[in-house]
Amino acid sequence: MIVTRLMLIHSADFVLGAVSPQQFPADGKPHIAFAGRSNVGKSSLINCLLQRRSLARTSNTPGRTQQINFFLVNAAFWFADLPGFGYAKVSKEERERWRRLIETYLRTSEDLRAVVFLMDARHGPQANDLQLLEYLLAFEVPFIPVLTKADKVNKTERVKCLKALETEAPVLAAVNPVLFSAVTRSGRDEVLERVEGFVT
Ligand SMILES: Nc1nc2c(ncn2[C@@H]2O[C@H](COP(=O)(O)OP(=O)(O)OP(=O)(O)O)[C@@H](O)[C@H]2O)c(=O)[nH]1
Ligand SMILES: [Mg+2]
Repeated sequence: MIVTRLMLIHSADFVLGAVSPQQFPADGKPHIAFAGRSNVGKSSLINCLLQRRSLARTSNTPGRTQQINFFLVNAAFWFADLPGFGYAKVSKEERERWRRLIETYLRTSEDLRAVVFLMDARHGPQANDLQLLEYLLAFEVPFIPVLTKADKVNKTERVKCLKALETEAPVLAAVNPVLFSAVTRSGRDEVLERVEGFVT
C-alpha cells in the first residue's frame, strides 16, 4: 500500500486585501489563487483547506469579497481569494473594476503557480466560467478544476455536470475535476494534494 502524507497546515494568516496591483505580494513565494463565480464557495473552500472556521469570510450575500484577499500559509506560500465574478446586482463600473483587477492579477503575477477553478456542481460551466477559462489559457496559468457544493447533488446530477464539462470545456474535464463539499469536507484532501504539487 502506498501511503502519501498530506501537507500539514501549521499556520495561516490573513495578510492583506488588495484593491490595486501595487499591493499584490511579490516576495517570491508561490501563489495559488481561488477563482469562480460569486457565491460558488471560494472562501468556504479556503477555510476548509486551512482548517479555519472563518479565516476567509463567507456569506449569504453574493459579491461580498470585493478585493483580492491574500493569506500566507505555512509562511511559505500565498492563497489569493479572488472576488467572485458574475454577480448581477453590483454596478457595471464596479463589475468592470473587478474584472480588470482579476485580469491584471492573472496576467502579471510572476509567482502565480495555479488557479483553483471553482464551479457549482449543480450548474456546470456558465458563460462567465468559460470567460475565466479563456484568461487562464491565454495567460498560460495551470488550473485545478473543483466542483463545489457536492453535498447538494445526487449521482444523476453529478454525471450531468461532468458531461456538460466534457462538451463545453473539454480542457477542464481532461484534468479530472475534484468534487468538493465544504459541508462534508469530501474532496478536501485531493484539492490539498494538488495544491501541494504546485507549491513545492
Ligand atoms: N451546501 C453547501 N453550501 C456551501 C458549500 N460551500 C459554500 N457553501 C455556502 O455557499 C455560500 C457562499 O459561500 P462562500 O464561500 O462565501 O462563496 P464565495 O465564492 O467565497 O462568494 P463570494 O466571495 O461572494 O464570491 C455560503 O452560504 C456557504 O455557506 C458547500 O460545499 N455545500
Ligand atoms: Mg468569498
